[in-house]
Amino acid sequence: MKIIGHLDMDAFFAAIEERDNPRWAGMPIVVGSDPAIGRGVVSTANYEARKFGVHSAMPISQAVRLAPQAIFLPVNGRRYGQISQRIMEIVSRHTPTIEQASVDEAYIDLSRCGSWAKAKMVCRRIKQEILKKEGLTCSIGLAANKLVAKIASDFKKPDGLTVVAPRKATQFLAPLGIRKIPGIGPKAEGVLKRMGLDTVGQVQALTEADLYRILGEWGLDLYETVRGKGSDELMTKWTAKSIGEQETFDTDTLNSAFIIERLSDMCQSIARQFKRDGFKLFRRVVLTIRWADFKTCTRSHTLQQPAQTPTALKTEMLRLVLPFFDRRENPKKQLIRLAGIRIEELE
Ligand code: TTP
Ligand code: MG
Repeated sequence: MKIIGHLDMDAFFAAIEERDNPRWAGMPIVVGSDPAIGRGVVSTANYEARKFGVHSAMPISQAVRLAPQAIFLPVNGRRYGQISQRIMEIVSRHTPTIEQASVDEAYIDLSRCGSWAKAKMVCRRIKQEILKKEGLTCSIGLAANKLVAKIASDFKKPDGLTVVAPRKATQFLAPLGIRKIPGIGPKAEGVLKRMGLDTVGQVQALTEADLYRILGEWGLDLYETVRGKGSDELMTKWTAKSIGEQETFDTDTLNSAFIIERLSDMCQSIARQFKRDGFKLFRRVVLTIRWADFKTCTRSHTLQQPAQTPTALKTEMLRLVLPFFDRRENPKKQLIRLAGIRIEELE
């Protein structure tokens, strides 16, 4: 069972403007297209402006009608992008497994924490550091998968931290409006509402057959979704990519000097490719050994501190391969047919 977090900045663009212009503190702020031109929409509004009903994607003219006293500001995308990057860096320092999902949100895998209590502590620290260093608040949801974590981060905005234990997911979702389920847009909402289905709990009461009849194939997905089932796999920058090489020897051998020399060459070549592809750090080293009888085994080491040099790679390689030359990994003194080395979790 994984522990997945979803972090989402509060009123992101507007919060940056408010922070940078203290004289507007506490006033309604709307970031979007120019009201003088009249067309175009609201990018976002701070929570003060939301009290008047202003929200993202609303025509700017309507926002002016609802909150004429608000401060209207243009979108400074470059600046928000830079701040976004700084925030993602802060988050990355607390957990190496991070999937940035948009300019102001990211999924993090906190399974390594080992317990929900510890994962929650890490989230508190992330929130504190973002507040201290960037003067911005965010909301985080913690759950067993991305779907529930995302819904949980939205649950107590702004400045929220919501933990949904796996066995509580169905119960947590039940009272929510159906639009809280990612994937239910205005159209599906319309269909479901016409049938008197307003809350997730009401949808939970339907059978798979019911949902198939109402929504087709997608109804079957929804059957799982409303029960809090979803993916817990993060698309990190480096899970997509690993660099490795392997070699089958001309004759099976247990000549340690020879095997280490071959593996060292592979490390050199991997390090070159790593650099050429613009990577800066690797976090995991994986060794593959195939015995003369074709049985294959892999041993890996995840580094506490990500490394970057060819020397560090060689050191790890040696630590992984040496046991194969003695009783630790090779009590029967089998010959080795193939050796390979690979780095993963590249950054
Ligand atoms: P959101 O996270 O959806 O909104 P938010 O951060 O402003 O407010 P909150 O999360 O507290 O509800 O989007 C992040 C930023 O993306 C938002 O600040 C502005 C931009 N955005 C648009 O430009 N247009 C849109 O329609 C939406 C939804 C967001
Ligand atoms: Mg946000």
